[in-house]
Amino acid sequence: MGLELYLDLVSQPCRSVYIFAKKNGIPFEFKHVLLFKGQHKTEEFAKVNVLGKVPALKDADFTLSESIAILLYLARKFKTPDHWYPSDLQKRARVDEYLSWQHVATRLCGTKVFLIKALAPIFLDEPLPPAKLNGALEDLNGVLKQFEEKFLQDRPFIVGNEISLADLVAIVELMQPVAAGCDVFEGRPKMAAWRRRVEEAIGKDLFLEAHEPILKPKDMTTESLPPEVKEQLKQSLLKYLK
Ligand SMILES: N[C@@H](CCC(=O)N[C@@H](CS)C(=O)NCC(=O)O)C(=O)O
Repeated sequence: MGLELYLDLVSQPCRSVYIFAKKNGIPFEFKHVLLFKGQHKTEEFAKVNVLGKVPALKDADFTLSESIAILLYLARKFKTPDHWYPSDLQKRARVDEYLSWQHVATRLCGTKVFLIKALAPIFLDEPLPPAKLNGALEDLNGVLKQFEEKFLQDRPFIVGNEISLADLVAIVELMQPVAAGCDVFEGRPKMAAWRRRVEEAIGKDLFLEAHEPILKPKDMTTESLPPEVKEQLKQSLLKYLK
């Protein structure tokens, strides 16, 4: 059995894994786990990832969760070009620095804006108080400032002149609020120019293909969800938005 990747491209960590695998010609079977159908909560999927989250990887009898671990596994196993995860000690440390920081920064704040603007209206019966969105936007703006000043500075990419895993993980994350109608690149010319470079380095077609499910959502509805799955997803959303 070959490599299987369990993904739903509405999820930003899934997009980083998908783009990385496709861009590097890594052969894999795309296993679609539809979050909006609650397929990540099934017993079958628990055999691949007991945490019930995507992305997940299965390589023969080896299973792995967590997008960063998956990206590094693929980079090492398939010996992808050096610029993705440079062998140079300090360049690699810069990639590691961003990958460590983003969990509680771009990831956390971008996701929150997306959940409040795009998912809360679908799952919740009552609108959230406006202060929730304002607080989330304020946090996101603070993080974007840090991203520009510390991680991007005046460089073409986070680690100099070539794209790395840090840029890939950053772009998919920042597209999440964009998809929810909050264009984080507007009024930020340095970041907008970086986005164009990253899109070009990935390839415009692949970038668009990976982002289509979030930019032109078709499956983001709870209509076909069994009530108990809808309730389960609603509860995880509420927990996240506390
Ligand atoms: N830290 C994990 C996060 C995985 C994650 O939270 N995935 C979300 C989609 S973006 C998910 O599967 N959520 C379903 C749930 O929590 O019920 C990673 O980077 O892979």
